[in-house]
Amino acid sequence: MDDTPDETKLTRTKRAWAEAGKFLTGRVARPEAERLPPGQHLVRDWPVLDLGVHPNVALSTWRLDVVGLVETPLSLDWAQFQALPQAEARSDIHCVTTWSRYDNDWKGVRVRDLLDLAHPDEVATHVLLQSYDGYTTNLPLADFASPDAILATHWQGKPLTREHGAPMRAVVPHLYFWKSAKWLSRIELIGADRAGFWERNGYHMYGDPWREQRYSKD
Ligand SMILES: Nc1nc2c(c(=O)[nH]1)N[C@H]1C(S)=C(S)[C@@H](COP(=O)(O)O)O[C@H]1N2
Ligand SMILES: [Mo]
Repeated sequence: MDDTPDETKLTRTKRAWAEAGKFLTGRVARPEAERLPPGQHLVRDWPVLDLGVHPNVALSTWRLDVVGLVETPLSLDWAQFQALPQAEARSDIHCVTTWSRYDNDWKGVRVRDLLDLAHPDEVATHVLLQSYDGYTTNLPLADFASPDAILATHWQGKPLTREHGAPMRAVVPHLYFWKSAKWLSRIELIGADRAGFWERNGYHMYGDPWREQRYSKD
């Protein structure tokens, strides 16, 4: 090809980045101006939102159960959970009450790494998450198993505080934050969608911030 520009340091570098997938986050690419979903505003601090009960979960009695449509049900204690591969993930938070917070650095266990251990049945389509405060929320299994969904124990390098869900919370960043159960205790794989707490109280069964799926009538 005689119209190919001369190879320069820049073209070599950029081609190497492309081959390595550098800067790819795994999220759907969007122009920077569209990083904030419709109807949201940006905050710098991290608000606390919940039903008002902040359970004090002792690590000595903490368990995480994975039950329902799985070949290998799990009931992990804290040491067993900590022994799973540790991962880091950076993501934006979008709360249905219209605040968003960029660049949250999470550390914990990737949801898919945990689910792999439980061997989900082929007929499992959704999950119902249950927490130590009695909270529940539902989402499709495929969304829960997305590559950037994490069972977080740390935020910005520090253990989660109690009000933010210590010792472990789910983080599913591509859905509104009410799907990200704090103080997570139980993951039930189910064969049909079943409404959790907010989903029974007027909120959307799926909750995509980019489609503004806030309420069940949307
Ligand atoms: N267990 C539990 N998880 C929960 C909630 C709750 O009340 N209980 N509230 C949800 C809602 S509505 C939001 S917006 C986020 C808030 O998380 P944060 O307090 O860490 O900002 O947690 C979600 N997870
Ligand atoms: Mo919320």
